[in-house]
Amino acid sequence: MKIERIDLYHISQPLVSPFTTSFGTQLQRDCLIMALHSEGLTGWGECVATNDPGYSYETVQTAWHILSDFVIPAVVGQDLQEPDDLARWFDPVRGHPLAKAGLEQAAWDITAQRDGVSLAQKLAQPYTQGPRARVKVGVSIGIQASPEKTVEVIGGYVAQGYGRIKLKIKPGNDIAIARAARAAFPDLPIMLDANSAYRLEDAPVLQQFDELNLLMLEQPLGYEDIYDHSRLRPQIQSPLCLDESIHSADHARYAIALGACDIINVKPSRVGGWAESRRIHDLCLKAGVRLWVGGMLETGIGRAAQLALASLPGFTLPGDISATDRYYVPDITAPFTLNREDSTIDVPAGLGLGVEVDLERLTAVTLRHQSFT
Ligand code: OSB
Ligand code: MG
Repeated sequence: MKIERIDLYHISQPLVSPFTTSFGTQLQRDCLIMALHSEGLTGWGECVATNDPGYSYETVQTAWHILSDFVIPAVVGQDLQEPDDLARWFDPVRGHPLAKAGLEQAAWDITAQRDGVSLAQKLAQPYTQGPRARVKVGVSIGIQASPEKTVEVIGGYVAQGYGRIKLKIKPGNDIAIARAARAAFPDLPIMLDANSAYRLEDAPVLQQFDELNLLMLEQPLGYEDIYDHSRLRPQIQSPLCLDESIHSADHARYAIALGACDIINVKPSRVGGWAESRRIHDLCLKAGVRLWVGGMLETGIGRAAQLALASLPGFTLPGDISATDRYYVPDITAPFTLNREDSTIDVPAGLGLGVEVDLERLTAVTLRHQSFT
């Protein structure tokens, strides 16, 4: 299918509640949305880069630059057969996985529509086991003003039906929060995410979590580190999960070889897309490393694609994929809701992403738009 036109939108939506991590606070969420047009079909993708380079070096501005000056010109006008084609066209551009993943998502959407299947079905084609119809999810809670406030916020989400809670931590805002949460919710699956705020020398601080029966400790050390995590792992009892450090299937292979983690949080954006995510899935399934799908405060477009990935057999832990009302009211798609009886969200069953984009709402939140032919 010839890619006739690509539309790029920089959008900005207010978050329902501020989101504070060890690298800063987000109140307003900007991201890039792209639409790939071919043969009367439209494939949608989301680039989850943020305003500041806190999580990744990429920002909405660098992603706009890389997409509009390099990636889109390499793709527009080409004959797309399968999403794997993009890797070849992206080859001259080093790095910038978040920018590339947005377009790759759109290619998965449009080719799944062409094939007459959902994205989950298309992703699950290599496996004997079909995609799950609903996936286990949790909620990621930013750093709050106090341990008491943290307990109150957890209580609100538990009342909504969330069965797994992730708490953000940073040095000085860690053990007291985690102890208060565990004391208030003795049986709740609780995990902590440090977003790279500690060093290997902080192992004694991280050992204090051993007694709390955590589901896991996510990315305590450097955002490019694998080796120090392999040295930390035998020193702590909490299962160790990597997020920021894993940029590719090769990185997953290095982490497995070094014994650097028990679990990997797969964010398709961070690893350059869904094809690479599936490679990581296959490697980890073989090596016994457990998996879940991470989030970047996606709109409904990105959320649909997260759910499709999480429906694959190896994603056995609850993902950071919450209901729409935890992020944006309204959103640019119809809302995703939580099945409160089992803390799941339904995987879209329609063609491709299976979501309809509200074009009026998209226009209303767009700061900048450009068409490429
Ligand atoms: O580290 O997982 C993270 C959001 C932005 C940047 C980094 C992270 C997160 C989250 C949010 O934890 C997960 C979600 O989308 O709900
Ligand atoms: Mg994380």
